[in-house]
Amino acid sequence: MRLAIFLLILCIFEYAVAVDQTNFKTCDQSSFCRRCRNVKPDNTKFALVPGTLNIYSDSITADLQHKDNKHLFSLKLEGIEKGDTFRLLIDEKTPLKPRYRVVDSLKEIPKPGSIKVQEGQGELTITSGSNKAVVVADPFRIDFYQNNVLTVSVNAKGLLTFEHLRPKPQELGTDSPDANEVKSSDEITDPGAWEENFKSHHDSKPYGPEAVALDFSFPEAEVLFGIPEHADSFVLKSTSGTDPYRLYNTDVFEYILDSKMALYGSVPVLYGHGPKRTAGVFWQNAAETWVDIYTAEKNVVSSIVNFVSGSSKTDPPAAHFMSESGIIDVFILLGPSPIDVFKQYTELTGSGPLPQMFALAYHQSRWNYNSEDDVEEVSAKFDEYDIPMDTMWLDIEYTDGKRYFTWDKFKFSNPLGMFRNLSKLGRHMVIIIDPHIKRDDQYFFHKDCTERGLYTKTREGKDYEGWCWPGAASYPDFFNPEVRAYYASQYLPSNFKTVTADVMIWNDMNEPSVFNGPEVTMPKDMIHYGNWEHRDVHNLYGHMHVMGTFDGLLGRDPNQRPYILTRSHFAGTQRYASIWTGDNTADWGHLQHSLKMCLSEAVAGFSFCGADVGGFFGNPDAELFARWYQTGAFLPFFRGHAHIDTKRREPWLFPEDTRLIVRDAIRKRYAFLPLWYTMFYEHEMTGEPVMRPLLAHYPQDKEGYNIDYEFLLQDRLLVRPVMDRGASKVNVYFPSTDDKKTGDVWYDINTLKKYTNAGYESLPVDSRTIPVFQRGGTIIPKKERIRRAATLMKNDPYTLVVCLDRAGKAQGTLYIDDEKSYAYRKGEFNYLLFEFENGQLNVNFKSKPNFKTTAWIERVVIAGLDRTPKSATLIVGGVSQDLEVLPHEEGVAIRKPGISVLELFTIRLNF
Ligand code: MIG
Repeated sequence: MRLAIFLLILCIFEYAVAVDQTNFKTCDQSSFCRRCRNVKPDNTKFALVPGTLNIYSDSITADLQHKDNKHLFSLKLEGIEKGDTFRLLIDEKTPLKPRYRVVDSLKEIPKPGSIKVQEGQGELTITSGSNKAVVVADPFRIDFYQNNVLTVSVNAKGLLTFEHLRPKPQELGTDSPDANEVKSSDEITDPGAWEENFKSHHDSKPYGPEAVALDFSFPEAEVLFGIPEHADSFVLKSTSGTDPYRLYNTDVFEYILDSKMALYGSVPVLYGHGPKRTAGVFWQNAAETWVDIYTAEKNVVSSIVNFVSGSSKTDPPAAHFMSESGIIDVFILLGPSPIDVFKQYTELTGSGPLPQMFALAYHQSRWNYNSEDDVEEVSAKFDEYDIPMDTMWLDIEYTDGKRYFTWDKFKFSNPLGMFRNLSKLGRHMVIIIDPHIKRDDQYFFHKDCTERGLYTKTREGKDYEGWCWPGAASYPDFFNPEVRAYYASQYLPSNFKTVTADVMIWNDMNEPSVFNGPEVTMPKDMIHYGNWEHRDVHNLYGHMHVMGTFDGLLGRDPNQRPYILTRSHFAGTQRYASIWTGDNTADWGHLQHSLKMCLSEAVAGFSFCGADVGGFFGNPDAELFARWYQTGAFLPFFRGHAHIDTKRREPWLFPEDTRLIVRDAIRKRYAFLPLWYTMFYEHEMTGEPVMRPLLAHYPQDKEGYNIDYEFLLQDRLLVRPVMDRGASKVNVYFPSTDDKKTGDVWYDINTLKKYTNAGYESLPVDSRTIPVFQRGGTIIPKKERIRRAATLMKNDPYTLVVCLDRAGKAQGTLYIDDEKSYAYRKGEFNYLLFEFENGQLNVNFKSKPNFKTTAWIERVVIAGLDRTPKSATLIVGGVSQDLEVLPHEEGVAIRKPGISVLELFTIRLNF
């Protein structure tokens, strides 16, 4: 026990000391980044080789050559059948050894569609549907047109780099005086090309330089966004004079804001947006990647530069992707609308599946709930104070010495009993399982991995050993299907006997985090399945881990939707897990960034995103705590969480007024759960994000581009949380639908007060206000009888809130199923479309209602009528019945329609 405490202290100490900003590389400290960044623009060395073109029904291939060193590359261009998308692949024609190609990111291999090819003078036009790609042979570039408008150019800046694999040069001679003269154009002289040191770490780089890089210009764009995860603004900033944005999954201790530093996840999709068009590129590469951003800075310096140089027009916004190894495999997404391009991306990498209802409700976590009694007490207090809560979380201290799949028998002697008690209350539990495995000969998991060779290996073929929570630890090689199968089998009831099939999983530390590794992760020259270096696959490690967990949860109960939270993620991880923004801090800046960060994730496929409510490090004061709950209640993933060293902060530990504000915020979340659930169903079906930036629906509104303190939920709600200390008013921005500054009509969700002007509106707020507005033209389903857990509200009646647009119309959907199983995939669901027009509300089924429920509609609220109705008539199956209409806030409420959600009906207002 003493030893354990000692080790823990040592560990925390090591961790806290090991990680600060200087422990992460700058571009200048990374050889490949330096090399790629040093390529001079407008002088590309690459050209297509005449006579090598092959035309197929769905693709073309050709040889590409480096003009100086004559090395040959093979290029392939496909028009993807679905979505306005092209795929460009460039690899070495005959590499010394194969180069890594990512396969696990895409949901399936995208089918190429048929193309038409026209050969011209030194160029080639490839038509795919209404799009075309014009390939210019020399200097090599490709221009992509959507409907005849140039939307994306590849290599327009001429920054293409492809370092071919080569034998290691003789160490001899490179330092000799006339070395420079004998160096051919093929030599790479950067001192870090063949081995590299960072701090005390050595990277052996046995394969030498093998970087790939390419630039993409967006002629129609004014802003670029995407490439999460960074604690920065939604719109990407110019990297001129700074480091590029970095994508390298890392566990950064106390990460800083407004920074281009890498964080836990990497999603290499980037979008260019302007008033007329949105386009994107998905750079499918899992190696360390840096991205330079070229945008005209709206600052004094650039205006002066433009003035002096006499240039009025600057180059279009562009991005330069630079990866350490792998191949060039890039999808060009041509839009043209923001929603189109988001869907083109999820068409490739998949959308997040509909979660169980409980996962969309409120989660209560901290590092740590310390015993079964602690858990029970916290759960009971939520009831005592009448605050809804669905899920309690256990962090690493529940384990027996950080041996995952085991329990600390003193603190948790009867986990099954604990789960049973929570289940009786309608609650769930999520427990943490990390990928680092304690090197303990008595630990079954370690024994199995050692005996069966399941760990990631060193260059010498030994099991790689690092240092993490358990002390000495090794890391399963999740790239090996056998490892994933072994891992998944650990979740089977026959193996993991101390959990029930309702217990869900939190995968943390899967960047992977290695306390004593270079940049707190695994050395790049470690070896994975298939003999790939960690360098090639680093950003995918967490993704492969989560795939194993997902299989495990499905294996133990094939009919229950798994719920997983992961910290590390890559393109496509959204098919398996939700994410959060890691170890933030209890301050106002981090509250503001939770929103910006989740917006960037949402357009990169991760709609199910949240941040630690209250802030992980530090102790939030009452005001910050309350504002964080109000914000979190409208973000997709809603969980309170805190560091082990923080003060306990369950809502009742704050003064009564704060507790009531928090209660109110959580209850609001529960009231909107039918909407959340419907939105996530629609997300799975369409791939459209749930949480959206203003530009998603107001593409022409340039003022909205840079507003990332406000967001949309679908096109139904506009959320502008209070995220500043002492605020007595907020400046809400109502976006405009065109450049004439007209906008939609918006209704305050509490008062139903109507706002009809586009532009900024300063609104007074008090400590209870969460500024949220429903768009006129929408109908939102709610439930207003709030219970202790969402799982208990399943059969409760619905309220419909109808907010009318200027034409007096509105529509909206409601999705209903068993909230837990996969029966909905076999059609057991109800999907309703409500439409209001000419004073009449109608319902239609979007498909035959197949899910039996006793739920009904208890109230219809209507806002935005220009006359007050005297009464209403309900018509069901030809039978009419009068209903009472009462004033309700700034609208009216039709009381007790009492209609089953399985019946077709009409409600007519009588004026
Ligand atoms: O090194 O499991 O981001 O949420 O509480 C810290 C303990 C490890 C980091 C996670 C955090 C979690 C903590 N973990």
